[in-house]
Amino acid sequence: MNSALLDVVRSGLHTVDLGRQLRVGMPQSPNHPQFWHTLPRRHGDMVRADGGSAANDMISTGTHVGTHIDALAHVSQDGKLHGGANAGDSCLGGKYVEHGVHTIEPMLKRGILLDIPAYKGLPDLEGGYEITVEDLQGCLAAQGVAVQAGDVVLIRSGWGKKFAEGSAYVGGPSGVPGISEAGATFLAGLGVHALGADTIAFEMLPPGGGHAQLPAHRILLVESGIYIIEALDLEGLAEQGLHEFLFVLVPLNIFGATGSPVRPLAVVPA
Ligand code: UVW
Repeated sequence: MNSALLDVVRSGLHTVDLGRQLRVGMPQSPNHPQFWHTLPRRHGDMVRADGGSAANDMISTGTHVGTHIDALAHVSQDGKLHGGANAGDSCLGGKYVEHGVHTIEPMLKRGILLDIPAYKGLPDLEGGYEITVEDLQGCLAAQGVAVQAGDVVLIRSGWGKKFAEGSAYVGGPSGVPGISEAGATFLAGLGVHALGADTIAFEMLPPGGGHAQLPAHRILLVESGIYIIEALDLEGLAEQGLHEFLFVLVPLNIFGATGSPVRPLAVVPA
């Protein structure tokens, strides 16, 4: 088959993995059930007559753990989901029939990285720093890119470097950098399809404030119908100076779930 798309594939693609490896004990939001992985059957537990044996796994996990996407059903405000759907009525038999993660189409979108520390000439942003609208506009201008409707915008704070440190990544006393109400309103106004960040809760967490207030979640998920992607690994993109790419993300098709672990990719011609 001949097509422009396959011609690009044949000429070679460079892929950057934006997902975190799922490991027992990795840092995660205190709001969600922990990730567990175990081997119910190891080699040797059952050996066939011909000497062969098979090992297998069992995982148990919250859906908002590791790199993951928030479906619109994840957050309600005053009993309402996005579009005014009644949060109680949308949950039938324990499944969010409306706005569950099964309603998110696989994403093949233009992706944009906003590398905020690089723009500000900093190694990374401090805990509790609110990325302002001026930061977002200045970064876009410095990178020479304009957001178009339907894009996926990924915001790098540099906080992702702490992922391997565990609790430091979660924030707690230090807080976590990110956008808040004003940044979310600005980006929603540009008509983005989804927003992501290299932090645990996507938005700014004040020092000591934990996950008590998440105004950007309300603006994006409830008021604007914009998906949120959290705990991305954006270090590779930043190191390679890749600010514009094909963004690929496929959530697990879990009927009625409020989110899904994901392994997103950024793809550019080799
Ligand atoms: C919340 O607790 C709001 O979950 P998440 O960090 O997945 O948005």
